[in-house]
Formats: sequence, structure tokens, C-alpha cells
Amino acid sequence: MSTHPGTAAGVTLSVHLTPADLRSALESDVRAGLANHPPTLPPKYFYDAVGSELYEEITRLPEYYPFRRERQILQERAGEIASLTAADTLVELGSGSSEKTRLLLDALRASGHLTHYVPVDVSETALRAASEAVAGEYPGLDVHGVVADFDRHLGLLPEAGHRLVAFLGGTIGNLDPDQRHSFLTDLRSGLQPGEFFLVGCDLVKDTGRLERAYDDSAGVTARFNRNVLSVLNRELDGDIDVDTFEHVACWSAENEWIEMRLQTDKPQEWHLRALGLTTSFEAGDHIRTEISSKFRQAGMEGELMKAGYTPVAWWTDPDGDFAVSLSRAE
Ligand code: AVJ
Repeated sequence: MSTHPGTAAGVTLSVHLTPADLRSALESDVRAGLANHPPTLPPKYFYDAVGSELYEEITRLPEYYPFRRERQILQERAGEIASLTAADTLVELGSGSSEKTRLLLDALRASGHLTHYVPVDVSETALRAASEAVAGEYPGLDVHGVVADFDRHLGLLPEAGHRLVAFLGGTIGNLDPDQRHSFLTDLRSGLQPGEFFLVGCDLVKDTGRLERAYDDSAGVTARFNRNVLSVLNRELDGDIDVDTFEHVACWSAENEWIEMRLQTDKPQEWHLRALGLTTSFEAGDHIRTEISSKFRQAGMEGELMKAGYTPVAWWTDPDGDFAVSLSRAE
């Protein structure tokens, strides 16, 4: 790990993940995923520069309600979050939306306790930019960016202060139930009793609305989904014919998650030369590229309690589309 001052006043970056670490994680994740039946790819590889831009576009689509619903809840509840937690440190997992970060920072600052902001992200470039922007807007705030993979480095979060850890956007839904349990217990073991966890969760609802949110009429989500194949071509010297894969989004009633797939209607083969790997497909085969789990209050709060947290508040938008859950580490 290296810690070095950033270029702007008030910014420090701790780097737990080097480009070489990211590279070997990509190689082993892709190898392991493609060996599954059906093959899978981890959603974190959607987010290169093009994919991050497409995700921003998704958040503005009429069909994609989660982003706006969560923002609405935070606008409404940031003051309560600040007074219930009295946190002096906001830790944010994932690059997040600067707009939502600012809602929380403003409320914590108004409550008079705020001293530290700790954004955590795998991308050093994104983190540096976000850290410097926030430091510029909040004079006196100590911004300590942490370049880390929150799948693996939760134990390395800076310990100082009375922390509120925020995991927004509904990204917890990308984890399956076992992965969520490990994530929640790992995070819990890095927290002191009395510290807080704030998590955004998309809720189970009408199947048609859910499927449209992940298969919009403008085709942006389809481009976002296929982009992961362009990432493989570029990073792993692949020869994937990206446009021969069709975007599919389907609701799994059994798992209560949306599953995104890339499906081929003809037999084909691709090569990832950097891995020396050939993958073959029959007509109709698919790759699973993302799960986006949808929650119910009892289920989410049950998972939190099993992992050592006490639910403190559960806020939804007026239509009950999305929830923000606050819990305390015990
Ligand atoms: C960023 C993980 C919250 O699951 O809704 C959006 C990603 N995928 N459209 C989600 C996503 C397809 C998004 N998260």
C-alpha cells in the first residue's frame, strides 16, 4: 500500500490496488467466469470510460427509475440521516454519484460533525478527480480517497472517526445472497459498534416495469451490456464480434433478480489471445453479465441482522419503488 498526498489541498490517496493487481484480477475473473455453465462475466468490467458514460446515460432514461428514486429519498432524508448517525466521517463505497454524495455531505456538515470524506473506488483516475472536486467545494474537509476493491479490501478502510458507510445506487443487488452475506460481515468486522451503514436497495415490483428498466426502448442498456465484450477485446486481445450478441434482460421470479444476458443466435467461437482461451457457443447460448437483485424490507433487514447490524430506519419513495436502509453495527 502507498499513501501519498494528492495535488489538491486536503486530499490524500491510499492505493491498495495497482494496475498490475487490477490486471491479474481481470484475467482470473474472466477465466473463472467463462468456465461456468452458463458462462458469466462480473459486472464490474462494464465500467471503462465508455461504459461509465453509458451508465450515466442510463440514469437519465425514462424507464430507469432507481437512480431518481434514490436521489428523491436522500433529498428528503439526508437531514435525518445526519442527526441519527451524528457521523463525522462519510465513507462511500463505489465512485457513486457526486450529486448524492453532496446531499449527504451537506447534511452532515450542517449537523456540525463532518470532518472526513473517504471515497473508495477501484479506479484511481476517477477517485482522484472525485476527491479533488469535493475537496475544492468543502474547504476544511479532509478527503482521503482509497483505491481498493470493496470485494476484498474492506478491512483496510481508515479507522478514524465515527463513520457512516454508504453503499448507494442499488449496487448491492449485483451480489448474490452468499456474496452479500460475506460482504456485509466483512464490512461489519471493520466497523466499531455504533458506526452506521447506509444502503440503497431496489425493491421487488411489477415485472414489466423491472424488465423495461433493464431493456430500454432507446437501446442504451443494450449498448452498455455489449460494451463488456469490447472491454474484453481491448484488454485481452480478443476477436469477439460484439454485435452478434443480443441484449436480453429477464426477471427470475425464483431469485428475485433481473438477469442481464448476451445471447448468440448462431454457433460461434471467440478467442481471448492474452489468456490463450477459446470459448465456443451453440445457437441460443448466452453469457450472464449481471444480476440486479430486488429486495423486500423483511429480507434485507434479516440479512443485515444476520451480519451483525441493527436496522434503524427504512425509507422509501412515495411509490415504494426503492428503499434506503440505515443500520447500526452492533
Ligand atoms: C449500478 C448496479 C445499480 O443494477 O441497476 C443499470 C447497473 N445495469 N442498468 C443496476 C445497471 C443495467 C445498476 N447498478
